[in-house]
Formats: sequence, structure tokens, C-alpha cells
Amino acid sequence: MGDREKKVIFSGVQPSGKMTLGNYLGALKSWTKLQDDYECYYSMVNMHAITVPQDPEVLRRQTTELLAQFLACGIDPDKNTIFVQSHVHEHAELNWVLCTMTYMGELNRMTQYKDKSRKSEANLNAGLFTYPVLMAADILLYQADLVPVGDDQKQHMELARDLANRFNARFSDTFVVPEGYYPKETARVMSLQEPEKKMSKSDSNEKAFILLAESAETTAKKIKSAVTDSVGIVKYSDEQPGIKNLINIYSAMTDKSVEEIVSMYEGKGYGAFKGEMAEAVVETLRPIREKYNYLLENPDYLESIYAKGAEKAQIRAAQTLEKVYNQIGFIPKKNK
Ligand code: AQP
Repeated sequence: MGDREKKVIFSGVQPSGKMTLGNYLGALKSWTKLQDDYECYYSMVNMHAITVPQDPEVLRRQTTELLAQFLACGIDPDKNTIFVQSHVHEHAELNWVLCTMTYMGELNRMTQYKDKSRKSEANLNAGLFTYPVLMAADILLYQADLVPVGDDQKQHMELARDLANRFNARFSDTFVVPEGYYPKETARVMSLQEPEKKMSKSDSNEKAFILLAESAETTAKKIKSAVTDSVGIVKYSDEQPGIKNLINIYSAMTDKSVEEIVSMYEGKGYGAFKGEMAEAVVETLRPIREKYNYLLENPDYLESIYAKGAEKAQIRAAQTLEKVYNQIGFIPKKNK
């Protein structure tokens, strides 16, 4: 654990739709900044995605599309290990061990479960309930030091830390206790239609989110129809959550500070602000979308990335699982 050259990072995105600006600004943008200094494991977490019903054909397609989006955002396959979660069976195995050490009360408190179960009452499955344990397994398998995620994942990160500490205390020092890594203003990008809710790729209202892969016209239209308020002043204030969210997005997409943006629109209305913001967002997304479309035409290349990724990820995952099985008293399998 202590003899590693570089610190380790793990993070994942569900192939439950196309990536939103929330996924990008909350997670992927930090991934690209961290890839030079850390040993990074990035996963298309399809096992998490099936906690809500998925069409098999769509899930298959979305998994490779997600990989193309990772690469288009600047995740370098030569520097990072990029893999499909279900290709490394150790995730399911460690999940089970950790399930036996997680209290029902801990899972009952999880707000993501409460939100998602409200949305899908007809599909209240046990996987949705134990989702945070699988997430802990994902992270702990790689002995990750750091987990770059949006702050909607803070509660899940706490559970991962608690489980690592619990296991280490009950048996012996086995897991690195991971830390969450949250970007400042965009740790929670909000819905364009209901700014008190986070932007989510599975929102039934398509105007609520911006997708990295959608056309420039669609993005601009969505920004122009984003819900604001009747104050009419571009101000960074909790009383104007719609405008605050747009300023945060504008700032993160252009690297202009919030103060700079506010002063740029002094005395101007929301129309000018939204118009120029839309242009800036569209221009920042343009190269990502173009690269994404190019990559989709190269399925063999994408396959070679996730094949190599699974091989590399599995080496590390298997080492951790072997230690865990040994600690808990599972006898090793002997080959005849
Ligand atoms: N609105 C957001 N703001 C900041 N970060 C966000 N993330 C998601 N939404 C926002 C971060 O994106 C990463 C991948 O998320 P995920 O796909 O694993 O699951 P999620 O958090 O449930 O994302 P969605 O878009 O809301 O998916 P659905 O609709 O399928 O549930 C995570 O790091 C997350 O923090």
C-alpha cells in the first residue's frame, strides 16, 4: 500500500444515457487534469446502470458511446486504465463481501436511493438499495487514494471510507481509505429547468440537461430557454438559483471567474447573457463532439481500448481480492 510510485485514482460513469454537462464538469474535467500525476482507473459502470431498467441493446450501445465520450473529453488511453466494470468480475465479488459488513440503517439513509426509489417505485430492487456498496467495492478494489466525483456522491464516499476503516479494524490493514475530490463551483451542476435539482441524464425533461453529444443548435436553444427569474440582474446569489447555475457553467466552460462574468453583464439583461453564454458553451463543446463522432466510426479501436483496460484493471483488482479472501478466511482455490 505505501510503496506505490503514484497515488491511485478510481472513478466511473454509468452508461445510463449520454453524458451531460453535469457529468463533464462534476467529474470528467477533473479526470483530464489528474491523469498526468496519478495512476488512474476509469470505468464505464454498467453494473450500476442496471439498477434501473435498461434495454439490453441500448445499454450495449451506450457503453461504447460512453467510452468514446471519455476519450473525446481528453482521457488519454495510454495514460489511464479505461475499462467496462462487468469485465472485471472482482467488482461483484468484493461487493458481496462488503454487503455482509454494511448495516441496513446505513443504506436506508442514502438520499440517492430515496430519490431514485421515488422515481421508480415499480422497480424497487435490492440492487438500487445496495448500489453504494458496489461503489465502495469499485473504489477499494483499486486501493484508490482519490475519487474525483460530483458532490452528489459525497454520502456514498463516506460509506466507502467507513467500510475501508471497518474492514481494516476487523481484520488487518488491507484497504487504502479513499478521499473524495470535488471541483469547487461545479461539484453540482443544476437542472436548467428546475435549478433546485441536479442536472441528470435520466431526467424525463430533455430541456433540463445539456448533452456533450447533442447539436450546437440544441445546446443553444436549451440555454436560451433555461429557467431564470424576474429580477433581471445577472447576479451571483442563492436567491437567483437559475442564474447562479448558468454563471457557474459559463465560468467552468470558459475559465473566466464568476466576478468577471458578473461584471461583463452589468447593466445588461438575461438575453445578452444567455446568448453569449450559449456561444461559449457551444464552442467549448464543439471539439469534444467532433472527436466523439469520429471515434464512433472506429469501433475496433474502441474495443481495443476496453480490452486492454480490463486486462490491466483485473491485475490490480485480483491482488486486492486475494488479500481480502485471505483475511476473511476463504481458503484459496488449488489447481490440480
Ligand atoms: N449534476 C451534476 N453535477 C456535478 N456532477 C455530476 N455528476 C452527475 N451529475 C452531476 C457526476 O458525474 C459522475 C458520473 O455520474 P453517474 O453517471 O455515475 O451517475 P449519476 O451521478 O447518477 O449521474 P446522472 O447523470 O444523474 O445519471 P442518472 O440520471 O442515470 O442517475 C459522478 O461523479 C457524479 O458525481
